[in-house]
Amino acid sequence: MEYFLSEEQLIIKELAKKIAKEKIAPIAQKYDEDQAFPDEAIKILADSDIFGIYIEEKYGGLGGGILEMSLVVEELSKACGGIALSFAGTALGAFPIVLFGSDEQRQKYLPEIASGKKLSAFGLTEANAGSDAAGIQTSAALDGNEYVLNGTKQWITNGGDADIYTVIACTDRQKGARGFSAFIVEKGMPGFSFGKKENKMGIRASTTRELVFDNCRIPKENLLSKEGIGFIVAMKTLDRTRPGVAAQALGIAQGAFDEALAYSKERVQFGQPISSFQAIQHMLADMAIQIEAARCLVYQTCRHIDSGTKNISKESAMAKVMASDVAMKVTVDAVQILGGYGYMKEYPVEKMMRDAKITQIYEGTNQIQRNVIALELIKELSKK
Ligand code: COS
Repeated sequence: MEYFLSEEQLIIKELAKKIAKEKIAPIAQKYDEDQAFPDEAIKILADSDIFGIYIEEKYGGLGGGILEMSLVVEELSKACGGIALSFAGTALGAFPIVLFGSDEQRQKYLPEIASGKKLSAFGLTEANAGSDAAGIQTSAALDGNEYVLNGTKQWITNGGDADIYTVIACTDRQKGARGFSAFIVEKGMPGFSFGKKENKMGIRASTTRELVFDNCRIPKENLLSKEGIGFIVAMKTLDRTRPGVAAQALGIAQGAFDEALAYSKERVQFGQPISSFQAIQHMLADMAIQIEAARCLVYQTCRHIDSGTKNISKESAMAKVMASDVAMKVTVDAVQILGGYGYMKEYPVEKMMRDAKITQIYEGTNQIQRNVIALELIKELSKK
């Protein structure tokens, strides 16, 4: 399918594809097994200027948008959804600064993120606040020239490996969702530490840790924008990063499909390659249809967002739901086509199936995304 990518976008896609194929695919299984952080892959991505793709040029980036970011995530995810997440998780942490940072905050933090010298992370989720993002308990109180943060964030991608954290905390409990604020917290700030590293089903090359704030003192200049808009910071950030999850899902699905297609031509049963059996052909056709349909929606959603359109929540949620559901279906079918071999760790599809599952869960479960889509549809109708 011709997606009419610009010359720059094709260059970025090719670069990410080359890194994925040559540098990430050969190490993916090792990092999955060891559940280790992929320092060597991060260095390669940093040296290739990939971390700056969606950051403005004046802050050291390459000036791309959500589409460029998603193209990179997709290509990297074909080789390893976990390693790709170190990049995508950094974008999630950086977007609050991209969208709401003052010029001073952007000057201070974005060039370090763009160069890949420092990773970032986003701290919203807590033990009792997942889908119900407005249920967060972490608090921030102004004390002189500093905010004092208390609470624990859970399941934070890049937790402990990132240096720059954008954290949502409650500054006025009486005001509900309007009482939250967003802060930039740096690793090493007093009272900021890390809890346990999670042992996960998939995306095992990506670190997931608790962030612990125990009377953590941060300069008051580290408040993003103003008090009271933390919930909006989180929602607007997620509207722009959910296509990245969709792209991750898309890459995982494509990677699994490529494996299944190649295997079906090599595997001989009943005296012929299994690709000659209609049962397998129909599975491959359905997988290809779903992947292509998901890609159309993901790329078009990215373009919709990059055009500067105001209403993007519904489209962003649609792309995330569709691509992640496709990834789950396609990876399960890829394992099926590889049969017993698909179930073994010698082949990459079982890992892809494990990696795919999280894309239906994080950055807003697909059930929450469907709520968002339905509410937007109803809102649109009442405006007509
Ligand atoms: N953009 C801008 N503003 C938004 C918004 C968006 N996408 N979504 C909500 N808001 C605003 C609302 O307009 C409302 O503003 P007012 O106070 O002026 O009315 C405010 O935020 C609260 O919104 P709402 O009442 O819809 O909040 P809810 O508590 O009902 O929660 C959902 C809404 C479920 C959509 C939200 O909690 C959510 O996205 N949950 C999933 C969180 C998530 O993705 N977690 C994963 C962890 S992050 S990796």
